[in-house]
Amino acid sequence: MDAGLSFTAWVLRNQARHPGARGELSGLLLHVGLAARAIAHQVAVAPLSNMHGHAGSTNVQGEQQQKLDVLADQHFRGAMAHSGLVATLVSEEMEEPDFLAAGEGAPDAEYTVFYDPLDGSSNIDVNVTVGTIFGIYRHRVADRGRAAELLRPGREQVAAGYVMYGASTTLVLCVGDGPVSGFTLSPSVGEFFLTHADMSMPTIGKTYSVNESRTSAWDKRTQDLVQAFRDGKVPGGARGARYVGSLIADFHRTLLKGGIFMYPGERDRPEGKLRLLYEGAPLAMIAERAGGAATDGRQRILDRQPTKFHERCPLFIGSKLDVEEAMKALA
Ligand code: AHM
Ligand code: MG
Repeated sequence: MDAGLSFTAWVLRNQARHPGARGELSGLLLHVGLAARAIAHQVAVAPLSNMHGHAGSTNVQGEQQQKLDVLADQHFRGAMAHSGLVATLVSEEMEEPDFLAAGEGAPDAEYTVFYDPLDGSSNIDVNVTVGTIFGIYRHRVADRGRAAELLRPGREQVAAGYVMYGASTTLVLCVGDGPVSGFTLSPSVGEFFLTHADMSMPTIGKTYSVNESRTSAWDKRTQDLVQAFRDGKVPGGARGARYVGSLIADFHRTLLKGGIFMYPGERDRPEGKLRLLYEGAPLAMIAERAGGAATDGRQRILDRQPTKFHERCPLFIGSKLDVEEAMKALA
């Protein structure tokens, strides 16, 4: 079988395009791939290894942790720490940033990684697609340990991506100002291979994706916006509804086929549900690089200055023209 270009070869080629690169980001990306393979295996065998169900703990947001949330967090953190290239980690499952001790992070490590180890974990027990989301930033070594310095807008990400544990395991990534690339895991070979080069999002879609059971919690403008997509009072005409309830599954469909995913703010929860730094910002970088767009209804997601690590934000993301409709409706 010739599965094509391996992820390892792709990372090395990408590095060769940047003369002077020291290979550190490449090393970090290879460790992301390692974590992805370990988590993919754990997700696939969870019913056999008694890893479905609640862990009996709650995370910083007060949400019940699943056993696989905890395990995925350990795998991702372990891979990042062993890379020796990461100074700081911030995860959905951690209360405070994890400043890696000397001996774990290399003393001059410059990278901070924000990640959600297993997004959509309430879907795990019913075998629905879940995902890992990550955004990578470079920081000055002088700022090591200074939490406030880590709060940077998403446009400063040097790489971002996600891993989707579905019928197959897919890694979608963009690095620097490069294109969006998608890789599929070959379970028999144990390596990702490039299957989706230079991904681009259609400028308009046929579907809208939102949890419509929340309609009564939205303000009038949001209700009208969703209704306009449903009734076809937008360019492109009437849309079908698609909502998995697992962000990576809904986003990946939107990336490939176009359309819009929305998690709006609500009257009692104006900031919505999704987190800026390890959900909104990485997906916004992917969406924009693929020709799409992402807004919180007021501003570009990538321009939002975070004020806290677990900040939430409304998210409207997808095809450029569809997101423009959302911006017009909510302005
Ligand atoms: P999680 O980070 O606790 O898994 O929650 C995030 C998930 C997303 O995957 C999904 O888009 C959203 O929550 C669904 O929320 P709702 O059930 O309110 O529609
Ligand atoms: Mg999440």
